[in-house]
Amino acid sequence: MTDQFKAVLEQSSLHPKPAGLVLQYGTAGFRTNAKQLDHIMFRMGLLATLRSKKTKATIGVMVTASHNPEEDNGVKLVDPMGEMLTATWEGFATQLANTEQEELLTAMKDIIKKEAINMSQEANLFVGRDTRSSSASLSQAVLDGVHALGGHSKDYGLVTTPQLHYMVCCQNTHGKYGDATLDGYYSKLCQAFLQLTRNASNRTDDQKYLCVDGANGIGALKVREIESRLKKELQMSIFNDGSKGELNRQCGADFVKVQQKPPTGIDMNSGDRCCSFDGDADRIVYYYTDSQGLFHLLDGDKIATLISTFLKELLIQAGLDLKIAVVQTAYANGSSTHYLENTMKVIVKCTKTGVKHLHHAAQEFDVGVYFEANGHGTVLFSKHAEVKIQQLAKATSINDEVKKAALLLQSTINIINQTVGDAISDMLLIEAILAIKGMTVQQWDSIYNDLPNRQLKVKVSDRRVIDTTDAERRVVSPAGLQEAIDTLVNNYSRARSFVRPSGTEDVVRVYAEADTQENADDLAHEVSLVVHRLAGVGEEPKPLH
Ligand code: NG1
Ligand code: ZN
Repeated sequence: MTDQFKAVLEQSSLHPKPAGLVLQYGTAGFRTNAKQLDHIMFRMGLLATLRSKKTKATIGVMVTASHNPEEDNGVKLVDPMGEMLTATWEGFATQLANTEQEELLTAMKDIIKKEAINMSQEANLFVGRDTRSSSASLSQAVLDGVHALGGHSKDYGLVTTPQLHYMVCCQNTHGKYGDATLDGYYSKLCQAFLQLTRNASNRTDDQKYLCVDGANGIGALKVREIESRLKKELQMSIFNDGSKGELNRQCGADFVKVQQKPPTGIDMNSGDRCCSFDGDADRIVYYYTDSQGLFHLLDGDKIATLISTFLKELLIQAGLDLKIAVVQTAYANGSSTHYLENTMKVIVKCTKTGVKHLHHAAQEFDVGVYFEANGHGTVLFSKHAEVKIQQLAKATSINDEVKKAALLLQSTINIINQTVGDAISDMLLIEAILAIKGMTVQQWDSIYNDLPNRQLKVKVSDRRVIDTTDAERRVVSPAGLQEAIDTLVNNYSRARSFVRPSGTEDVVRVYAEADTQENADDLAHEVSLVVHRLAGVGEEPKPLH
């Protein structure tokens, strides 16, 4: 046995797998109660090292469970260009995670053989973690896995998920994307923000004011680090900064989106522009309350609309013939899709839930804006689009309007984290767009009216009993479920509903929208009952009213 394998064997006994435990690399990596994850982290350290040898590039490992409760944790791997781990390797991750202790070396050698990995190739890994109390020891377990296989590691410590993706991309593009340091990240984004807001110099302090809910997580710590760099062009009050409250409890983007109400721990006045990050700062939603105290949510769909409108107008002004599209999932509000297709006249694509699906679909366009309704999203520019924009921004014989549009597009490219959805980068872009357009949060909200909607979950014994098609908008099995949903939907006006198994929790998610909130709630409840009768466990879901 080689020394490498000996070290793996020795080290793995310090991170033993509980016999019989089976976990899946899901929509966003492994995610479950932190107590079950030590062996997973060690093994993902091994796998990431193999991936680095295979790709001859730096690979990222992020320890986080995003919007899940504090007691959970998780791990996701980041591929060379900052994208999510490729699908075949998700399969390897699941295999390696579930192999019993004594078979670990065999399982690892199997991957080495299948992928023809040269074990003498150097490996380089970037590791980051969120603020959960379990994250420090779990990221140490990742590092143990890396070192057992002789990989080199750089531990970034506390970083947001998108910051780690950014570092990996910078490293593998040899600095072309930016410097692989926190200072490099902040400088790139903040400089672009200041360039953009130069075009909006008459704003009052009121217009520059933003309330930020940091979900008591890593995003709060990191957004604080940019405050002074923004030269008062953005004046933030940061709430839920982790100094007292618990991570994601009654706060953060997921809470606000699903509950459709403001987080606790935030001091907001009517009309104030507010936003919430999730626990690892890769999602953001905006909101405000009006003078009647009514809550208004501006979710990922509203964000995609604002950004795509801004970009489409700039492309027209710049005279650039580039193909722009918006990518959504089945959770996108019907009104947003209607507005984008019929008023904005942009191409809209619908993919399965999960960022990697949206990301891939967006890569097919010159400018691909993708957002999940929950606020995870970004914009991708093709190489061709970037070159065209750079050339135009440098050109001398063009009129002022074209020049201005080209420069704004150039700064927009720099402010965006193209590797993955990024709450801080998205926030700066949204703030810059509102500033340039002289738009209030109310004006942004009134671009279209959301259809009232409701998201519920039903506990099931095995979520895999539900199989879907058509970007998860229709059920194929169990037989009869889709027909039952269709019949219920037909009883309501402007209604739509679908169900799908969650990729991160042992539940089936139910979504419904209709002409009124009461109807959306009733429809969602009726569909939940059907799911419960077919596959549910425990008590029958209760009506919302
Ligand atoms: P699941 O549990 O598969 O619905 C949730 C989100 C996804 C995505 C992942 C990863 C909804 C309805 N689903 O997935 O969009 O963000 O978590 O975090 O919001
Ligand atoms: Zn997240």
